Amino acid sequence: MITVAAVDLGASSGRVMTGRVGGGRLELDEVHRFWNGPVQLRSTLYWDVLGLYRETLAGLAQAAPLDGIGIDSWAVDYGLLDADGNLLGNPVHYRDDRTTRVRLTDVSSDELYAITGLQHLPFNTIYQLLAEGPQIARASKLLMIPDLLNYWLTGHIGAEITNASTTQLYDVRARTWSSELATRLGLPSGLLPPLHEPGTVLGSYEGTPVIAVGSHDTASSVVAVPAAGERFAYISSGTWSLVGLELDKPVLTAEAKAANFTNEGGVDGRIRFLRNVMGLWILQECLRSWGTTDLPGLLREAAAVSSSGVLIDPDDPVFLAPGNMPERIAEWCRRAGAEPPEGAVAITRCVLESLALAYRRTLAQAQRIADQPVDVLHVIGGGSRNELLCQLTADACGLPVLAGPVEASALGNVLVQARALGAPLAGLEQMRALVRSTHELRRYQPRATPADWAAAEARVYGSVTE
Ligand code: ADP
Ligand code: LRH
Repeated sequence: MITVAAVDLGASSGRVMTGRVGGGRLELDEVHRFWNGPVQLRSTLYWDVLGLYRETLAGLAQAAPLDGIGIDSWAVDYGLLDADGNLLGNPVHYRDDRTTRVRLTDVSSDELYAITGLQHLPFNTIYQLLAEGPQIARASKLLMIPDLLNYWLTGHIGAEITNASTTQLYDVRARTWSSELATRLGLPSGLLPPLHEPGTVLGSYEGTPVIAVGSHDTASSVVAVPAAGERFAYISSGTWSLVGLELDKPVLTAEAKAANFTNEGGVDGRIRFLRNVMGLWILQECLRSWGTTDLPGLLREAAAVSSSGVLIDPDDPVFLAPGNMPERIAEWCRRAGAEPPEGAVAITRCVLESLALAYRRTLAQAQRIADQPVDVLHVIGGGSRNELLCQLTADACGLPVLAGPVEASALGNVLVQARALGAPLAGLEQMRALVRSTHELRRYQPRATPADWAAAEARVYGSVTE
C-alpha cells in the first residue's frame, strides 16, 4: 500500500487526511481538522497563513510515517516573497474589498478572456495584484497558497498549473504564464515562478517526498468525480459551488464570456469549464449570525416546510462579503419587490432553493455553450451531505444527482500522489473507477414537483435558459 498525506485547505476548514492506495483499495482517514476563515485586522481581511502552516505541521506529525505529502487549497490568493525569500506581509483574503478600488484599464475584457479564458471575479489574482499598489515593486516572487506552503516545507519555489490558471495571468491555450499580460501590467520581471504539472516531486520534508497535486482544491475534487462515462456534469459543493463540465479544450467564445464561464486548468490537461455559484457560504454566514452550529437540525426543519416561492440570486455581489447575511437576504427580497422569508427555517429553505435554481441555469448554459449534453450530475464535497439541497438540485436541473464523495478534494490529492509514486492509475478514468468502486454514492431522482422552476428562473433572472 502507498500511504500519503493530503493537506486540503478549504475556505471553511483545513484538514490533513491520510490516504492509502493499493490492491484495488482507496482509503481515507481524517487525522487533523482545524478551523479556517477570514481574520479582520483594522481595515483588512486576512488569512491566518502561519496558523494554517502550524496546523499542517501538526497534522503531518500525526500522520507520519508517509510515502508522500500533497497540498491543495482554495484558489486566487497568494503570498509575496522578497529577494531573500521572506514573506512580504500577510496574505489578504479574497473577500477583502480592496479590489473594488482598482480598474484594469490597459487590457480590454475581450483580450483578457481570449488569453486566460477566466470568468470575471472581482477577486481574481490579477486584480489583487493591482490593489497591492507600489509595494508590488518590492516583490521578487508570487507564490499561490499551496505553493507557499510547499516552499516552507521544502525550499522549492514554483507554481503548480491548476492553481496558476486561476490567477488570470495564465495563457489557457499555450499553458504557460502570459508574459504579455505580466509586462502590460508592469509586474516585476521574474515575479511569476516556473510552472510545474501535478505529479511533480518538489522536494522533501523530514525525508518524505512533497508532491505537487492539482493544488487548486477544485481541480483535485474534479479528479475524484466518480463518473463512469463522459456525459456528466459536476458541482463541487462547499463554501463555493463550482458548477460545470470537464472539457478537452477551452471554450473562449463571446457566448462563454457573456455567461461568465471560466476555463480553469485541470489535472492531465483537462479544462474545468464552470461558473462559481456563491454556494453554501451564504448559509454558513447565516448560521454565524444566528449563533448556531446545528446545521443538520436546521436542514431537517427546512425539509419539512413548503416553499415560500421567494428566491434570491445568490450570485449578486452583495452576498460576497462576510457579516449580516440574513439582513442582506431580506434587503435583496425587498428590492425585488418580494416579501422576505421570516426566521431561520424559511431563510434556509430560500437559500437552498435559490442555489438549486442557480445550478439549473448554470448547467443549462454550460451544456449549450460547450455543446456537451449530460445525463447525470455528480455533487461532491461537504455540500453533498445536504440531502435537501441534493433533492432540490435534482428537481431544478431535471437530472439524476449522484452525491459523494464528501472529501473529494482530499481523494483527488491522494490519487495524484499515488500515481506519482507508482500506483497503476494511468489516467483520470482509472482514478474515477477506483473512487466509484470504493465509495458509496447517494442517488436522487428528479421529482415532478409543484414548484415551477422555469417560472422561478424568469422571476429571479428575467429570462429562462433553454
Ligand atoms: P470548503 O472546502 O469550502 O471548506 P467543504 O467541502 O468542507 O467546504 O464543505 C463545507 C460545507 O459542507 C458546509 O458549508 C456545510 O454546508 C456542508 N456540510 C458539512 N457538514 C454537513 C452536514 N452534516 N450536513 C449537511 N451539510 C453539511
Ligand atoms: C473553492 C475555490 C474556488 C475558487 C474560490 C476562491 O474552494 O477554490 O474554486 O474560485 O475557492
